[in-house]
Amino acid sequence: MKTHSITPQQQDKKWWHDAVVYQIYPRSFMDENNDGMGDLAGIISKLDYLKKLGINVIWLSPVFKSPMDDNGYDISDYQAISSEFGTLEEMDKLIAEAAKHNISIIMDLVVNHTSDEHYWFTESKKSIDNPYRDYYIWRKPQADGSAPNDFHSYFGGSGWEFDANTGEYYFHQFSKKQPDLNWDNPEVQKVVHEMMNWWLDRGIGGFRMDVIDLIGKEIDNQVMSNGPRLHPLLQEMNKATFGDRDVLTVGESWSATPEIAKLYSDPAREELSMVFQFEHITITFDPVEGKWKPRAFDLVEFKQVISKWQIGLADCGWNSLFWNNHDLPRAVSKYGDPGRYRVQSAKMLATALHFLKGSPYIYQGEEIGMTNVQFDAIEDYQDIETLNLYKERIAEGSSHEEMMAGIHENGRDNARTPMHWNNTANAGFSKTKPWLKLNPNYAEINVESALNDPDSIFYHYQKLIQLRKDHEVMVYGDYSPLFELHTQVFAYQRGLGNTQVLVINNFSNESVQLALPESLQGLKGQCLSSNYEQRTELTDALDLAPYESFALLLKCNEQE
Ligand code: TEU
Ligand code: CA
Repeated sequence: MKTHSITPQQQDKKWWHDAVVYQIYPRSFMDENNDGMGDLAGIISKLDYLKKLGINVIWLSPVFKSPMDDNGYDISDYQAISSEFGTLEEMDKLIAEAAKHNISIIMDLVVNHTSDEHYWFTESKKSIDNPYRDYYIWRKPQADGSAPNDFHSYFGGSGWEFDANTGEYYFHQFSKKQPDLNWDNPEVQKVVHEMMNWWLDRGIGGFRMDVIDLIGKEIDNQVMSNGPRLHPLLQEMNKATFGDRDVLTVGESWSATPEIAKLYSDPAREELSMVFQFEHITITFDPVEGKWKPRAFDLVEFKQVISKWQIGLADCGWNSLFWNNHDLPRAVSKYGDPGRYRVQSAKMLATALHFLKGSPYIYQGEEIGMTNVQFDAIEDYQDIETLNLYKERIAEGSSHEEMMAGIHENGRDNARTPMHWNNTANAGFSKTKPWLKLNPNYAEINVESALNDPDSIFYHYQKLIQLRKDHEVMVYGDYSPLFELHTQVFAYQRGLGNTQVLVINNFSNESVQLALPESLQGLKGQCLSSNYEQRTELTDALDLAPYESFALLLKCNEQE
């Protein structure tokens, strides 16, 4: 078997290379003051749990002052905490308490747009010549009074909202209560940099950057993502804020390709640590109708995407690794089996992802195998994107059943039902009715039962996180795909020096017989991870159980 020459020394080692990040959606994590809304005090109360899991970074979805039109991704004051979540003192306490648990907090930087209730916008809309006018993107109507162009909002309808007071339209990529900032304006860059440094000085460990690929947009040239100014803006931001601090920065970029991801994450370019790319997610979105008309998951296509990204960023830049987040469906429902093989498939998905090269992100509840939810009434859903697109698509002729099928599979509220802590009322999330209905299966899927079961998904994640700390091959080993055309098995190797790890995942609910190539037959090794019986030896073929997944640490002899 080929040994590998890449050594960690050739990688400029960073603390976040072996970090595992846990994303908290604060309104759904833990409600300490029993008002039905998760809060900062609730997060502080669960730091011991997160330490036990072994994560060392928390990505905190927005907790800033906001009218909550988009659950906090519409910020009206970047330097104040929404009263629903607590106070700035409690935020400082969370940063300090997390540090005592050796956990750093990265904040969600939402600066493609603000809330329309932000002071900058309420000033900007006062008059054409207001000093804040050019903080946002205003354009005159067309001769017939219609919108400047036919740009659509991601949340339905036109991307332009008319302001009668000044007779102009403002641009909003998302809801009309989320006006886009004008990043061509040096004043905007300056005030955002100042705000970022204000948070860095409070001791946060970095930023997740919301739709950062959009801040270089050129409206008049119809350029939305990856505009020519994007990377210069990020290099200026790096220099003006986090560049000389040892922090983690991850940019959300739905439009990224591996080549673009290298522009963001090549350390020599001094931009970001890494990006969230979504190619492995959007392969199940309909090219026209998007996620509301889901396409079947195709494992071969998925493997091609994963290999493209693993190989594409092998020697330059860095991958993030994730199945889900607050915008995406629950991993075990989307890619595994939420029924009979829920535990096995959740563990398989965890192993398949965590042995890849990059920084893994765990979304709250993923570590206990929480599933999608299936509310029958659209009124039970809360997400602005879901509600707006339901209305828009029904008006365009989709049926209720068609839209509910898309919402059940890909709607964002799947990830936002309250966290399951135990099997008491409201899953132990709150002593009062939560802001969003619970998933009814909290009685059997919850943290308390997971902690009491040594064979639970939780302990599988805990072990994977520890393995990343113990085995440098997981962090720096190079990636080579195996069985690339197999329609049920996702397998690959990681290699560093004379150490090899073989990772085999049966993505199907059937038993699979996998004939092994000569090069693998008869190899023995240490079983690092398994969701069935431990395997320590490879024969000429493997009989894989449904969703069976294992990782074998192989020592190659030197002279090979
Ligand atoms: O999401 C960006 C975004 O484009 C997604 O909302 C995507 O459109 C959809 O969810 C998947 O089809 C970021 C935040 O993660 C999201 O929560 C915010 O709603 C959005 O930006 C606006 O800030
Ligand atoms: Ca609360």
